[in-house]
Amino acid sequence: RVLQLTLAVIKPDAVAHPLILEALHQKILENNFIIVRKKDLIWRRSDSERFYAEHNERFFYQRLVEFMSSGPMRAYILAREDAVSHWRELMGPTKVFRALYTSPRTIRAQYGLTDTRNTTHGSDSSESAEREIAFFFPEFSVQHWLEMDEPCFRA
Ligand code: DAT
Ligand code: MG
Repeated sequence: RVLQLTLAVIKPDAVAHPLILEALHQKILENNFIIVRKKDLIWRRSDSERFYAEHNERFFYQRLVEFMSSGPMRAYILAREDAVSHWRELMGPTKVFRALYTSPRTIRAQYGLTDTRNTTHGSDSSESAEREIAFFFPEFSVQHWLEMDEPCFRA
């Protein structure tokens, strides 16, 4: 059984609603993820710009940057077999209206407001998970955690 780590983020639109935040936390637990770390935080605009730098030419960049630094977020380091793809599957497609048509039971279909205010983030590969975990949890060492026999639970 090989554990993989991923970074999951509950975005400001969902954190603003305590019941949605709680439902998403429950969903993480129900899907057999280990919560390795959990952190509530607010981004400065510059954090938002840096995290989404790859999109800086896209039409939605300003809107995205603005939104992601508009209020509190909750970040998780999650562990599971195939954590990256499993969390992406639970989230559903990026675009909320596509999610509604193709996968109505996903998080983005159920709670997303618009294509930008789409409730959650999830790393898209093991490599980006490592980079994004370092971005949100600079004090955390993936290497160290993976080498330990017993993962530590800190919900
Ligand atoms: P994902 O979050 O599914 O990995 P992404 O990396 O392509 O999607 O884009 C990052 C975020 O940017 C996404 O969660 C919401 C916003 N975004 C992406 N495409 C968009 C679009 N066509 N219109 C508005 N916002 C968009
Ligand atoms: Mg992405």
